[in-house]
Amino acid sequence: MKQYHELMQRVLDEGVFKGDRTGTGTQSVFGHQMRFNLQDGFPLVTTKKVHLKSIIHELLWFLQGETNILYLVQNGVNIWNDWPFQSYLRQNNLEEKYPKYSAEWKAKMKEFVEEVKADDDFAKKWGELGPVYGSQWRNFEGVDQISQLIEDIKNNPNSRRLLVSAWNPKDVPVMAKSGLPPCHTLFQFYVAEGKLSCQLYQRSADIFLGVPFNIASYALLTMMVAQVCDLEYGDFVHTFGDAHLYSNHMEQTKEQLSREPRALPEMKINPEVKSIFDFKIEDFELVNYDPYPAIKAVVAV
Ligand code: UFP
Repeated sequence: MKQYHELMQRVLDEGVFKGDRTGTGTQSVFGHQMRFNLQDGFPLVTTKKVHLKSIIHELLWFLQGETNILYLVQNGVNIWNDWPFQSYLRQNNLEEKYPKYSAEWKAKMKEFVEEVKADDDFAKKWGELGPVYGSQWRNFEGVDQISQLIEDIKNNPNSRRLLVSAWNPKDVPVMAKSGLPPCHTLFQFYVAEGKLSCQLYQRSADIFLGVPFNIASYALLTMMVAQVCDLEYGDFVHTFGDAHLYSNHMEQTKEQLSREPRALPEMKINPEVKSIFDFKIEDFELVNYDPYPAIKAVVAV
């Protein structure tokens, strides 16, 4: 994963200082590209431990077109809970009683998640995220972009129109209210010499916390699409708009850069699965992952 280290180093060397929405401050570059040959192994960062299971669940959840946190919390994945919980507090006039990230807030959040798991009506009412990735992928103004994509790759692999867009300008204001407008805005596939490649355009990237997950997620998606289209693995190309290191991630970044990358792990995918919508968590096995210990850092919100 020298590509990832090069990105961190480039931002430290050349990045400009810039304010941001969260008030944290960042050092950033505009425009960067990394390339991973998926035949060289699975591009999961080795210089700190990255927890993959949540990312696989999230990807399966996107592919099902789901936008309710129910499936995620049932599987112990809590990465999307902040937004629906905060809107639950707001709509019940509880925001003052439970200040964000206080101990009471955390306890109330636990209760909220338990309620989502236990009560379907509650989940329907409060667990809904609105038109986030799953909705745009499977139902962009009525278009199932993923089904269309798979058909197009199979029937017209030379096409230069193999795209999926999560950026729906009409929905951006709605998404901004309930959480984040999509960071992974657009991806395109390319077939040549029997191999499938994918390029992602990520408009905004938290290099220390977000990017290791983003690489793994899209690398895995590329491998899954390749399998169901009977293609070999090509490259995952990761293109960035605003690629930034938050000012409170600098020490962690330097610590990570002092570590020498190790050999990449391998991702084994159950070869029996033939439809992109049929994958289950048990169909994935990560082998030979030997990372350095995790490095803690706080998320800018
Ligand atoms: N971010 C990522 N990857 C993601 C994700 C968010 O890096 O998958 F969902 C980061 C980028 C940025 C922040 O630091 O979250 C989003 O803020 P903004 O919408 O202001 O760009």
